[in-house]
This record gives sequence, structure tokens and C-alpha cells, in this order.
Amino acid sequence: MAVAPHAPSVRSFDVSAPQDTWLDAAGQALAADGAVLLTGTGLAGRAREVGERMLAEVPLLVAHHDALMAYDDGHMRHRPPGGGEGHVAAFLGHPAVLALCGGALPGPRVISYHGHTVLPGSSPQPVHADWEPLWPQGGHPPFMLAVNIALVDTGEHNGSIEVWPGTHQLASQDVYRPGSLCVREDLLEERRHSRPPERVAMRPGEVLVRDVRLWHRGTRNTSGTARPMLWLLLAAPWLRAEPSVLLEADVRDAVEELPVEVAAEYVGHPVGALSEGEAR
Ligand SMILES: O=C(O)CCC(=O)C(=O)O
Repeated sequence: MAVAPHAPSVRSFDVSAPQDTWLDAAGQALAADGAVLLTGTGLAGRAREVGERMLAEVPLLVAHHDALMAYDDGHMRHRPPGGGEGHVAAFLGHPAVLALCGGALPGPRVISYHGHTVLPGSSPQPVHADWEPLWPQGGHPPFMLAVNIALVDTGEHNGSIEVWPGTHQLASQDVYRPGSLCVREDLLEERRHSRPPERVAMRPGEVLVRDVRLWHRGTRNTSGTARPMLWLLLAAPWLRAEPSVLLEADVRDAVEELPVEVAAEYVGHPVGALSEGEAR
């Protein structure tokens, strides 16, 4: 069957340029495609450092595989380091990310600070959304954005994320398999022909901002090394959702100075892969 013409790939914007040269176009691309990639963030060094720390925790993830698994084998929920050495304030308060997210979602609140690590030999996840629409028939403006920050070079070899551009606009309760946020197979087949999915290659420190309704999935990591990534949720201030941001007390001042509200719980013990609330 011939593949119908479709819009170009997920667009990428170099945010080291002045904001007035990219912000409007990035906002429009986010609204139309449901995802945009931000490059030139200046986060590369800190991202690599945190990536190293998270890679050192991989044996813990393997030991607690079933408790930490998200959807399928090898896709691990992985809480990032929550203290000063985790560069938390830099990741939660990046000005370009906040400008873009704040345009789509006035006054957002960070309600989740987590990570995903894809282990070598992972099975692809089912295509899913991260959040259900606010009401059954959907068709409403964005209410929550997911922010993925790459910590290592991420490509087809080590499980780059797959996204289905434009599908945030299709969100309704009829899209998912019963009792889940996994997209119905017949709809995937249909969509594949009108606008196929894409893999998003990312360099350390690059940021993928996506509408939580966008169809996406973690893929197979065929390299011999795990692939960590950060995953934040920024929600409209009026949304009622249980926050999950666990941070160490030493970063409290820096986080509270950020120009974004962070729904954090601060604790007096180290925060990492197996912190409170995670598998033991
Ligand atoms: O880590 C990834 O590449 C995507 C993971 C994901 O979508 C999930 O676990 O919900």
C-alpha cells in the first residue's frame, strides 16, 4: 500500500540562540506534532555525569527487575540521583524548557522527577500514552507535558524512544486497549500508513518535550550497554495528581529558587535507584 505524504519529522530547535528566534516556532511544532527536540541546552556535561551515576546502579535494577519494570522486559523505572551531585536544579529549571512548557501550559508545576533505563536485550514496549485524556472524548488543550533529557548518546542501537507525531490530537478513551493506556493494534496499523512513527536520536543534554497524550514507546536496546534517560512531568497547576519528586534536603534552597513550582518531598537520606517508594 502506498504511504500517504506526511508532515516532516519531529522538529528540533537550537535553544542556544536567542529565545525570540525559536520559541514561537517550537511552540507551534509542539502543538501540531506533540513533540519537539531542544538542542544546545548547555546540559551535556551534567547529563553525562548523571548518566555515569545511573549506569553504576544498573546491577541494582537488574536485581530488582520485576519490581521496577515498566511495561516490558528491560524497561526500568530508575529514580535519578536527588542531591546536589544529581544537578537537580539544572534539570528541573532549564530556562528554555520552562519557556516552551510555560507557553503551552501556563504556570506549570513539576509533579514527577524520574528516569527510565533501557537494559541491553530489552523487548519493545507496547505503544502507549503517559496519561489519559481529561474527559472520555478528548479534544481538549494540553494539560501535562513529559520532558525526556538524554544522559548518553541515544540512537537506534541502544533503545531511542519511538514517537508517533500528531497522535496527541487523537486522544480519547476509545483509542486504548481496555484497562490500559496501550494503543489498539488496529489504530496503530491505520496510523502507520498516514503518518509513520519515528525514532528520536538524542545527544547527552538534549531534551525531548512531548504532550503526555502522544503515542510512544521504549524500544529494543541491541547494544551491550544500558541507556539511562531522565523523565519529568510538568502539569497544569489546576490538575489533581499525586506528585512523585523525591529530593535530598541539600537541594531544597536551589530548587525553591527556581521560577517553577516543584512538588517535591525532601528527605535526609541519599536518593537514587532504590530510594523510598521503590523496590527493596
Ligand atoms: O525510556 C524510553 O525510551 C521510553 C520509556 C517509556 O515510554 C515508558 O516507560 O513509559
